[in-house]
Amino acid sequence: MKFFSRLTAVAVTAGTVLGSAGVALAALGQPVPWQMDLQDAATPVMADIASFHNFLLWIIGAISAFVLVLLLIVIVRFNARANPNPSRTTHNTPIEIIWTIVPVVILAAIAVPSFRLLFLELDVPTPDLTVKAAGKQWFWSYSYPDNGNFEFDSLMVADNDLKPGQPRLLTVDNEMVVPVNKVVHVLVTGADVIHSFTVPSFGIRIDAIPGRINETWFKATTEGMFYGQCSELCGKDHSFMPISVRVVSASEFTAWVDGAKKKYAGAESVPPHTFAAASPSAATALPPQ
Ligand SMILES: [Cu+2]
Repeated sequence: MKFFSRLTAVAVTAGTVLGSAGVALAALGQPVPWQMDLQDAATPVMADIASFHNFLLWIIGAISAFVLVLLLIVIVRFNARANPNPSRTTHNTPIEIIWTIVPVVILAAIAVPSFRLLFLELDVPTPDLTVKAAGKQWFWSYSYPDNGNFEFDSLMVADNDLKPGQPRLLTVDNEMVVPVNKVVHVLVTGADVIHSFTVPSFGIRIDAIPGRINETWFKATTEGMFYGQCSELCGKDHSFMPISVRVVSASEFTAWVDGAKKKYAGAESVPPHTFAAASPSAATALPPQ
């Protein structure tokens, strides 16, 4: 009886978890509970990454299944009981040629789309606008050099201050805003230590290194909110410097730039190492040290 009540409890829990995952699946640009696959693509680059990933899964699956079948044949047909007098064969030229050639062909089949994808990611097309992202302990600063050169800081919103629908640990006070269907050139640097600018649904990840400017690009084809996180272990609040990108229409972007120019005019950038002082509310979100 006890067993059955436990079983029911497990089933109910699993149902609740799966049900909530189903609801959360509607969200684009952020992870969902029990997610098994990559986040949905919001850029052509991420779509290519996802299809390359699936292509590799088929190859990996086929190789694993092939090796498993060989192992099973060996276990069943060539164990000491079934095969008491083993063959003394040590060489077989045709088989050796095959097991050299076939992996080379597989690797070549992987290399061609892999290099094509790498060039797509690294070869920045003519940009429509440039955004500079600077990683700091522990927040991001964004500046728009070809849109008035204003700069602002983007700090995580504390759990208590979240509005309904805002994801925990991913929501920020000031999002990076970009227009839809435009090539955005992102210049990335670090102000203190190495951080990493990562937005999974855009398929971008690039290190933010002090004293050096790295570049990446994306062209978001869907409007909405897209979230990422610093992906280089950068200190105690590494988990609390999310990246939020809001993709809007061209006219909304122009309106936002006009507002931002005024809002952030002469705004003092928060100096590094002052996370708590800069945002008292954000400090309350941190777990006890
Ligand atoms: Cu960081």
